[in-house]
Amino acid sequence: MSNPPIYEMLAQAFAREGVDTLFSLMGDGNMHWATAMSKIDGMRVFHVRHEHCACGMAMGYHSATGKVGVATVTCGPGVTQITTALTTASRAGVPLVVFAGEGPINARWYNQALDQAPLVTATGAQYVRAHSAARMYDSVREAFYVARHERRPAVLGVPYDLQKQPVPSPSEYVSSSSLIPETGRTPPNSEILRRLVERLDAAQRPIIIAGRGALRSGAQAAIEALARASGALLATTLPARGMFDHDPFSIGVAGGFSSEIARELFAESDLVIAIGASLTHHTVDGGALFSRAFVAQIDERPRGLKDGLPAADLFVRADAKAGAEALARELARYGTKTGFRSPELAQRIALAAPDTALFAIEPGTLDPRHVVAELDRVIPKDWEMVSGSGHQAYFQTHMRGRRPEQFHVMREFGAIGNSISIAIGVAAAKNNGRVALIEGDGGLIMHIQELETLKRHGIRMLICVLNDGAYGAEVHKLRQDGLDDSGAILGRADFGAIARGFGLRGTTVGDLSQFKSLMREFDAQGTAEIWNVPISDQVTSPTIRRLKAKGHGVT
Ligand SMILES: Cc1ncc(C[n+]2csc(CCOP(=O)(O)OP(=O)(O)O)c2C)c(N)n1
Ligand SMILES: [Mg+2]
Repeated sequence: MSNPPIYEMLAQAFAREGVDTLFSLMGDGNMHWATAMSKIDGMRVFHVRHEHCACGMAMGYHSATGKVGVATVTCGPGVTQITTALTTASRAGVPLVVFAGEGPINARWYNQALDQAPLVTATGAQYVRAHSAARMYDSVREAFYVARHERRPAVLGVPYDLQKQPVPSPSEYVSSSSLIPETGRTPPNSEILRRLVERLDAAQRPIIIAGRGALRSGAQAAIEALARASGALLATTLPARGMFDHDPFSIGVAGGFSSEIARELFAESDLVIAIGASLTHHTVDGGALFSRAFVAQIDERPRGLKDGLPAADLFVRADAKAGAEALARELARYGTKTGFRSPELAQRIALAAPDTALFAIEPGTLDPRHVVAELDRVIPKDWEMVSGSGHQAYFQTHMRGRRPEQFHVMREFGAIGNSISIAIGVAAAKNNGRVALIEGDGGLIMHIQELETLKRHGIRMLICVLNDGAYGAEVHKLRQDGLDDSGAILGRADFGAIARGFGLRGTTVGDLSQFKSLMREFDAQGTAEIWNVPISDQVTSPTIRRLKAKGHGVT
């Protein structure tokens, strides 16, 4: 009997990497492998309608599980379709492995032939060219190793004629996870730490910003203890949003999306300590958020220059938890401080609305700020929340009392249209129907075909469309610049009818009082549903309002 074909051996290797869920769109380049995958015990394969969305779903799956997300696309046009998703994943530090075919290596001519490597490499993903039958296992292992260790996508390119050849000599697959170096937590350098303790002891108005590094390191309790001892306020980056919502001295998200009161307090701060946060352009709002503060960073990988700006004044290389604990230990020798914390401030924080600007709301539409506040009341706090992009994204950032692990956002590359796929990936991973996507009309319609995937796979989730009938981000920016906005206003699509057309549930919500009963009805059944919410296009986010002062686009 001859050896099995290489595509089967490749599928076995993926299973040995712990893959249990695959998002797939088939073609010549991957259909043998994808079919072999579907035969593996316990493997769930989601067949989707656009390759971009297969990758988006794998990204959502990662966000919900922490595991490497896996998608498959065919060679040539399958690969050109995924460049936005790969770049999005790469910027967001998402480990993905994409099995892509490659044109047949022995063909004289092939219509879908494409030099895939430079295209993939330009997105920030790694291209692993698997052209050696004898080294196929090495190639799979390398792809997973890069994804896991470097937290970025890897695309495995295997010529499809090669996939069908018999395995030269069967062997045992060794998973990449056994090769990830186990180095333990990095402790801080004591001399550098001493400098930071002195700063913290002298600070009157310290604020700590925690990011994803803090989340991964399990540093929350250590950071809260440090904040209590030093009188610091607490904030997070956008992806770590919600970590301290239970704390009366938490001021929410740091950055362009900060609330009014957070901006005011950051402006007064004399010391900002970023822990497990890379101090991106967004987080420091282009340098405008805490221009008076001395800035220290505790991070495994401190960066002096980040996104074109000096990131901090003092750098402590350490794991977030180890760094926060060591800092608290040192500070204890100086005694507890009040810092920023007073009962009056706690009360102001508790009562503050994120944005108090007034706008005239057109009849038949709702204020997105009120819609989000109502959604925050009716959607249970333990649901997975997926956040879309565009102008409306500002409003939903201010939902409260939800854990960062249950908040799914990948906006680093600034592309719209990803969120329905991310939400489906999250829903596929959780498999409990407790997932809500809040998205703009433009972003949702960009990949509306995936409603068919939702229907076919029987996935239940809630989609709330903040429908301003426009590319709102463009509308508001064009208006700021005094230009004609009509090219960005395309009208309010009837997403209720669209959902029903796909065999799902859908309704238009004209009044805030409807949400409560709609939620009860949604809960009582098993199908995905769209709530189409016509919102005003007059309510401009503070982020956009500030652009005018800064000079649009040059931050
Ligand atoms: C792939 C892609 N195309 C275009 C843009 C430019 N863009 C940024 S926000 C936006 C509007 C999105 O509309 P919608 O989802 O309705 O959200 P809104 O801004 O109206 O709240 C557009 C077109 C982009 N960021 N990404
Ligand atoms: Mg819109």
